[in-house]
Amino acid sequence: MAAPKKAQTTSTSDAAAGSGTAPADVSASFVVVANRLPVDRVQHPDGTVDWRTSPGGLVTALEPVMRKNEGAWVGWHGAPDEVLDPFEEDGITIVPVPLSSQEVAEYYEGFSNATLWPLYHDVVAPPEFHREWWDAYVRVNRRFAERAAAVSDEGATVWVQDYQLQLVPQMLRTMRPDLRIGFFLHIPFPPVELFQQLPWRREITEGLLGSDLIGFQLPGAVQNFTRLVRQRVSAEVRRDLVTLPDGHVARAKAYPISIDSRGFRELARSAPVRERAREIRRDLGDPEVMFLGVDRLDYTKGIKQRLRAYGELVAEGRLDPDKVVFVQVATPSRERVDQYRHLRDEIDMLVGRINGEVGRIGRPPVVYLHSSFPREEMAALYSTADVMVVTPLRDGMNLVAKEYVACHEGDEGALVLSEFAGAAYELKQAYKINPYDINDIKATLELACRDAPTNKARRLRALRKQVFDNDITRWADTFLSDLDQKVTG
Ligand code: GDG
Repeated sequence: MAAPKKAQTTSTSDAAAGSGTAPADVSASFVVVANRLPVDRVQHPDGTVDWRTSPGGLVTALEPVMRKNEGAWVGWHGAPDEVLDPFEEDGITIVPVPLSSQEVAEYYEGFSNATLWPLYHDVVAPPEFHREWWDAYVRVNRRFAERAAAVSDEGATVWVQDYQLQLVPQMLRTMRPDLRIGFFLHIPFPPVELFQQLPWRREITEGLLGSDLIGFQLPGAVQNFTRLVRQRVSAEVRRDLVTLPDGHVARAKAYPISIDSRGFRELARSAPVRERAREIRRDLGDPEVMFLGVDRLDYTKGIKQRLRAYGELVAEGRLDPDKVVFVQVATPSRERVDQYRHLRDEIDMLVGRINGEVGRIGRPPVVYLHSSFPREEMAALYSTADVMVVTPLRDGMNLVAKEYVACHEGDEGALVLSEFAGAAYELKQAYKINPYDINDIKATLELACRDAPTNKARRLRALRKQVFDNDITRWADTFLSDLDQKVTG
């Protein structure tokens, strides 16, 4: 593997003109293809640019595989209208894929986040269907597939990630039948009755079936997918194996994703994070109970529902505003998509109403933070919060629930978790709620505060065992070893 050390900007406009080929000196036997690269740009005061690996779970899990196998990561670097040469960062060859501003609007904000995202999350917001968004999705998927084809060694393993790139497996298999192709969907796969609204349902299904192994978060998603294939594709389906007319066999299986559990625990145990946790508690006025919500600001996460439930409990005197506080971190997300802008306004208003009606000087019942924080701050919040509140209307997994369990030591925490989060499938001892039932959320928030310490301790211990026995490394190893095994129909 050979790649230039520094990122080079070769053009600042007309990114879409990128040919899809990568320089001949990049070749890898393990290739990850994802919408975003695992690096963030750092701009120095003297104008020079550096890149730093972003500390996401996926990168952590794949780093050892990357190093052992001369790995490359194909993805967009986050800035439109800019073409960058491949470069090496922390032992990973980074292969940037250019996107024009219009493609960001149509492929990313449009088809990925205003069509597929709501459609795959139980249409909790209405999906929009636009033919020009679809055209951009096809064009950009082809560019990603071409880049991956250009940097993959003979017989390499390629792992494609998520809903933005569902056409890549089939495109890549046509270009490079020698490759072993895996795909993992991080979000739910909807029931056929919803999926079939999509005008391009056939193309997406066939795109996925180009994979040798299609990974979903839960067995329910595998069932939705195989049922769809049975109904709409001329293929033979036997249990989780789909055999296409040309003899290609695709396997569908569930791999619930997890986190770097030990990494989070170590961070939470570090002296600065412990000190910061104490400081947060003091700054909040040493409440008896601190509730915590941490989410991207997204309408699937049920932020309004949980705040409404909490606000009612305080207004009805079932929770004492002198003794409790709800800290809600909502990380800015997809702010150019209309539905996200509306949601932000709605939450601003709801928080304002709760604080205005039941707050007192120096004691707002809701502390709302619309910004993103370093991992250390997240670990400090998780380790000190008494009740973690995770209430999505639909969620592929929800890593926040697992991060709380990994960071929160001792016997006194509680996890309130929606039945509609993938995490509920594994975290069975959480306090479960139906996020559509405000009374259920209210009763469960109260129970999580007041339950007997022995019950809380027993639940937390069981959750901890689950999260430490099944971490992200195990997830990646299981997927990759299954992908390695050739299956025949
Ligand atoms: C998708 C699926 C699936 C959030 N704010 C900050 C911050 N975060 C981190 C959390 C967590 C991650 O972002 C969010 O992960 P989730 O799983 O909760 O949700 P999505 O972003 O919707 O992820 C989901 C996941 O993919 C993986 O497959 O579980 O179902 O929707 O790690 O900690 N991190 C930092 N500052 C913040 O302000 N540092």
